[in-house]
Parts: sequence; structure tokens; C-alpha cells
Amino acid sequence: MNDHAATTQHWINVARHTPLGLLCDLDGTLVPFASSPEEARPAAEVIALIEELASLPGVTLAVVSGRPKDWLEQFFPTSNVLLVAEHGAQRRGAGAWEQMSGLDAEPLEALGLELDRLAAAHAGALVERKATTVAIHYRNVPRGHRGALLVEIYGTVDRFCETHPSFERLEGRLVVEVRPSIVNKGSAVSWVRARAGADARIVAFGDDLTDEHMFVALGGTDEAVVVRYGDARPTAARWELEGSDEVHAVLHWLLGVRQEHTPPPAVLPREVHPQAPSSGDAAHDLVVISNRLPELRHVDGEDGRKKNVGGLVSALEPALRSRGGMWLGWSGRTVPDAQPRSAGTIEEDPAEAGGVQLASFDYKESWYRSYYGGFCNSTLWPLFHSFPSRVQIKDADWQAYVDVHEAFADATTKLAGPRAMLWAHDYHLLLFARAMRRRGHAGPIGHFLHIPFPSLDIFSMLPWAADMIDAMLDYDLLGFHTPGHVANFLACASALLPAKVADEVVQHRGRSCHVSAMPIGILPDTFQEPPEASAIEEVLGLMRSLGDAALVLGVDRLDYTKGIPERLNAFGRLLERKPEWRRRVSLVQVSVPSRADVPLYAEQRAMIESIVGRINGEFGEASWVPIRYLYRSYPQAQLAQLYRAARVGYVTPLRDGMNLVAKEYVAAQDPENPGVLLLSQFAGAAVEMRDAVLTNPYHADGMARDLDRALRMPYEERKARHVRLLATVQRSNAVTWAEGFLDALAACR
Ligand code: GDG
Repeated sequence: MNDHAATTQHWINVARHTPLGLLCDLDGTLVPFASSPEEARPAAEVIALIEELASLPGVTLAVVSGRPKDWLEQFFPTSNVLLVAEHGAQRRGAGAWEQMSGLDAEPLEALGLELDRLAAAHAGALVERKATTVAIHYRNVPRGHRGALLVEIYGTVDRFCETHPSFERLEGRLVVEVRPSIVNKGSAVSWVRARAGADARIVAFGDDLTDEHMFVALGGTDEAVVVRYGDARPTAARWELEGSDEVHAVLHWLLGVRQEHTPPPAVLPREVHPQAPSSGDAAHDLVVISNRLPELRHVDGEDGRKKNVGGLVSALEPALRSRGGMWLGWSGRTVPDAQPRSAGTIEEDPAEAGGVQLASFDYKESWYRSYYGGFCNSTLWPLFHSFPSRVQIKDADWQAYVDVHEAFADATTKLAGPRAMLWAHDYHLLLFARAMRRRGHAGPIGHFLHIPFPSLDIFSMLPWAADMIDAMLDYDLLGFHTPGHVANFLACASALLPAKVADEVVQHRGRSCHVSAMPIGILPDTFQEPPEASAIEEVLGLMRSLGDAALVLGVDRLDYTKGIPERLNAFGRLLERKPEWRRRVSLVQVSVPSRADVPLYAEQRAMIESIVGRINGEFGEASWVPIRYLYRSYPQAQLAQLYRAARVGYVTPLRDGMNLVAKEYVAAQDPENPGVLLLSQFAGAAVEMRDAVLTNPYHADGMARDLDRALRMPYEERKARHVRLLATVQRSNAVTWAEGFLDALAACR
């Protein structure tokens, strides 16, 4: 028997079983969606079909709905149809209504008033009150505004549920509802079974999350059929149909089978693939999500194959490869807002790069402006690096931030299996877990923040501070670079929310979120490989031009957090205070272009160029240039050679999550003649790298003295410090970091 024949026979057996129980949800199952709850009414033929089925001998049929009893009764006034209203709070058996005992819905009045206020401020939102629940519908709220409204709804509803633990939040299709937690549609299953007979076989049809309660309450010989609308959310149902028309067709066929003429089925429920995604080929068990996709830079490996040398991608590659993982990010392209197709369309990169499959989608132009340039880089970046005066706060940027999370979550749902492990990266994706939980994602979701997490007083500048922490607590695991960042986050969680914090676990809304310091590492070997001749050519040229001068090296993205002007000024101060260093030392500053279209970055560049000009003008000579400023990037092999040639690694950010340059500099040194790492005390790396010369980048005189000390450091001390620093860099590398994170994430569940 082929699959189709087997399915048909299976359903014939189900349809013929006596006693047979049928549970049918109303909205979205028997009735297609309409633009308002009032317009969503069953058609006369559907009412007739239900009544006919319910009157068959051996069949017990219940319409199970979240709607109030009066609404249901108008369609099925006196028939054999059993009715279950308000998710089970009220039921009509043999003609009479009964209410579930022990229900007290009075506290919902106050919540209803709060939701009224929200609905008044958001066109299209509608509050619905029933005897035991209150709901807010947002199906008529324009899509672009739903994210912001949802944030407010969840804030209001979750506060209510925290103070009223006997109530719970319920998510339906485009509706959020609050009801007493003892009520759910699952109770309808035993209620119907009690009427149909203990040996009844029950078939339940439903489309939304409230119907899942019914599905999980079913027994082993029962059948659950989920009704889809092009979605692929995880479900407990074994079978699926597409839209209410298919439900009607199946019920018609069932009627025919019970009436003994067994018509050929026009459509039958199809089996839900256990891990089926809604698009693409296979559902992935691990999906990494970040704003930018990794840059896949390739070099030829010894075996002639391409080898991947990108930073984060190299760290994650083994984990992604062994778990069939995928990496989702922004394509780097923007499309006009009005263009409906592209924004949100996923493209999977067919060329697997170094074992890592990539998927990407385009941003709308307004997202690029308000999400990327706005909330990410003009709000969160300065805020989290503790530059309050540079923080720009705009409602529209926050809205875009919320919207882009919805787009990421939609795209992820298409790629990930329902229990997949999801790992989101950085400040671009702080709300991602919340968006996924709302889509019913059941697998573990983790986040790693690559930048610092600020102190409570700074973080509180954000008008959405509490909401952001609340959303972050939907993650199972939050990773930070340092114990200081962890402490800041925990302080914010306990100050801004009624959350319980103990032993780096935050308990909130019945969930546990683990918070942990997991400093990122590098792949030290890739900075120690002997260079190819072509790679050193340019570096050798640069070294020749420096003559005998000792090389002090700065390498950063051009960013105001990196403290480049302060570093240059301190170098100028050294030349001024210690003239003996003139002609004997040169600073090479490599500044990699970054976010050049953000005005602050353009200003920073102009400022750096003017300081370089001033110092070179003041101290330079025909045969000696004090500062060489290179506004460009270098291939990694050349960077490694520059590191190795530098007497001092001058790494002095004003604030940095970690700073990989510090670790790379150490890894690249010649162990027999190592240089000295001069490191800002405000870089996350300073926590682990205690054997660097630590310096305060805000104190030019102090930094000039520390630079002098680094340049003069005796050989034995340089070597002893380097041995310990190298051990630190080698102890936990990028791959152990990634595996450690994923193991910890798996252990959270
Ligand atoms: C964020 C956090 C955290 C630089 N110039 C060139 C080049 N680079 C590479 C370096 C290094 C990387 O860029 C820079 O990493 P950092 O850690 O220094 O800084 P961010 O870009 O700000 O990174 C930071 C990091 O995330 C990881 O969690 O440490 O705190 O801000 O790897 O080598 N690479 C090449 N040519 C260059 O010219 N090839």
C-alpha cells in the first residue's frame, strides 16, 4: 500500500469508528478569518453540515471556542451540537449551560480598562470582554505598528499576571487573551469523552495555539488536525490541513463515510512532518542569527582546498558543520520600503562556504536607516559603551528595532526545526527570543553580547529599559564577555523587573534565564603561521621605511569607542616629554573604515586626521614620520606580520566588550623576542590579560608614561609576561568558546 492509500485507509477507519467524538474550533477552523470578530460567522452550509454530523448515531460533536456562549448559541440554538465557550469555562451539554466551578473573573475588569487605553492609542486594536476572559485583538492594526503595540500589550498583561498568579496570558491568532489559568480547551476533551463513551475515538480540529491544549489532551488513538494558513509553527498535531475550506471538505467526506457511501476523498489531512520547515529543504537543528553574515575570507590550505579564516565563522564552523547548522543574517542589501517581495524573503546561499550554510534577507531602506543606523548604532552602541552624551533616542528607531526582530523571527521560523537550538549575536538582536517564543519556538535560544553591558544608571536612560530586559529574559542563556557585564545585567534585571536573581539565574514569568561570563577567544594558530612571501612584501616595505625606529602599533575599526584620538595625543605627549624617543619610535595606526555614513564616525575620522597632522607637523623630520596613519584594512596574514614586528601593541579603547586585537597581538609574537601589550583597563580583555601593561586611556600623561615603560621593558620581563599572556590566549580559544556556549545552552533545558 502506498502512502496515499495508507492514509486514506487510516482515515476511513477513524471515520467509521463508533463512538466517534469530533471537536471543532470555530474561528480559523470552521470559519475563515474576517476583518473583525463580528464578521467571522459560520456560513449556513457549514452550520447545516455541523448539525447533520452531530445528529448522526454514534457521533458526539462539540464546537470548542474561545468565544462567549451567546455568540455560539446564535448559530447552534437548540441542536445536538455540544458547545464549549470561553476555552472551556462554560459548556452546553444537553441543552443547559454550566460554568466551570471555582472561577473568579473579577480582577479582569481592571485589566480590561488598561487594555482599553492601549486600544484607544492604536488604531485598529479592539478589546473584547467575556464572562471569564478579556482579549485584545490586533488583526486590524497595520502590520508595521503591531510590534510596538505588542510590546505594550505584553508589558501590561505580564504585569497583571505577575500580581494575579491565578490568571495567564494566552496567544491566539492576532489576539492576546487573559483568562483564569485553570481554564483551557484541553478540558473539553475529557468532557466530550464523558459524553461520547470511554471507548470513543476523538478527532480534534483547530488552528491556533489555544487549540494545542486540546491536541495534547488527546489519547493515543485520537487524532489532532492543525489548520494552517501558510505557517509552519510547531504543533502537537499529527495531521494538518490548509485553511477552513479543507476542513469543510474533510467533514463532508466524513459525513459521507458515516452515511455508508464512502465517497472518494477530495482532500484528507496530511501528516505533519516532525521537523518540517515551511520553506527550504531541511529544517536545521542549529541556526546562528546575526545582523551581518560572516565575511568568508578564504586562503588556500596546504591540501589545496579553500580554508576559512574569518573570526567568528571559524569559531562556529565546527559546531555548525557537526549539527547541520545554518547562519542567518542581513544580505547587506536594502530594498525600497514599498517593494513588497524582497524584504523578508530568504535566500539560501547555495555555495556552502567552509561548511557553513548561509541564508540572508534584505532590509527595507527604512530599517537600514532607523534600525541599523538608528537604534543599533546611534542608541545601543553608545549607550552600552557608556557614552551617554552620544546616545540618540527616537521612538521611530525603537519601532524599527522591534519590526526587524519580527522579520528575523519570521525568517528563522522558515529555517529552523521546532526544537532547533538558536544562537543570536549581539546588540542587534536583544529582542529575538521574545519574537521566537511568540511564534511558539520550543527549542533553546541563547544570546551572546559582544559589547559591554552598561551599569543600571546608564541603561536606565533607555525609555524601553524594563521592556528590553523582560524580552532578554525569554532567552535561556545570555552570555557576556566579563563578570562585570554579567553583574550589570543582573543589577538591571532585579532593579527594573519583579525578577528573582540567584546564582546567575534570573527567574521571571515562570521562566529561568541563565546569565554567564564566557570571554570569547581567537584562533591563536592562525596568527602564528609562517607568512607567504607575498604577504610580507608590503609589511617589509613599511618596516624598511621606519628604519631603526621601534614600531608601536594600533589596529582598530575607526570607532570613537576605540580611543584613537586619545592614543595619538598620548603618543604626542611622549614625544614632548621624552625627546629621546624622537626618531627612535614610530606609531603605525591602522584604522579600518567602519560605519562611514554615520555622522559621528565621519567626525571622528576628521579629528584623527587633524591630530596626526598636528603631531607629524610638530615633531616630524625629513627622515622620520612620527605617525603613519593608514585608513584601510589588511589581509589577516599581513596583519599578523605587523603584530609580530611591533615592539608595542598599543590597544587602548575607552570601552570595549573584549578586544580581539589584544589577543591576536599576543598570539603573533615571536616567543624568543616578544613585544609588549599596552592595554586599556576598560577593555574586557583586561580581565583575563593581567600581564599586559594596563593603562587608563583618559589620562594622556599616564598613558605616555606607560608607553615609555613598555618601550623600555627589559627582555626578561617582556618574555615572562608574554609566556603567561600566551597561555591565557591559548587556554580558551574561539572553538572552545563556541562549543562551551552551545553546551551550556543545551544544559539550560
Ligand atoms: C566586537 C566588540 C569584541 C581589524 N583590522 C583588520 C582586521 N581586523 C580584525 C581584527 C579583529 C577584529 O577585526 C576586531 O575585533 P575587536 O574585538 O578588536 O573589535 P570589534 O570589531 O569592535 O568587535 C569587541 C568582538 O566584537 C568579539 O566579541 O572583542 O569588544 O566591540 O579580529 O583582527 N582584520 C583584517 N584586516 C584588518 O585590517 N583581516
